[in-house]
Amino acid sequence: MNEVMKKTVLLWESIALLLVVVAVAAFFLPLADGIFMPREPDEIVVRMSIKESGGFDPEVITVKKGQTVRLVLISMDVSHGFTVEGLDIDVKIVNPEKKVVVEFTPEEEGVYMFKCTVQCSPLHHYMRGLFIVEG
Ligand SMILES: [Cu+2]
Repeated sequence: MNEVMKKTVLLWESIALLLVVVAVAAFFLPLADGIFMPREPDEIVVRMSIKESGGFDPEVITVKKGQTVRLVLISMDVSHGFTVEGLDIDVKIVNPEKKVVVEFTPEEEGVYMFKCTVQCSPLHHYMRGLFIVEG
């Protein structure tokens, strides 16, 4: 092989190697999500309203330990509050027509209770639900 051919072969080998590296990286990159790159918080919309059947939609919120969650709290009628007992989530007031967004990263697995903290109506004490942190 002369010099030109050697260089041409080397060039094509380099391109082939590069393609292999890109293919392998493209395969493994999704697995690295959350390790090398910050993940977007999981967004959960929570609607609150006066009802005999709980008053929260959803009534069960399930999140993953270590994964930041963005709670979007919306009141469908009057002012409500939102607190999760045992966790660092305590929104004093959520007024109708004005959503409140809180971000939280659960560090402990467990089942917690959340409830309304504003005396919103005679059905106020029905306003509760479960906040589950899975491992
Ligand atoms: Cu209430």
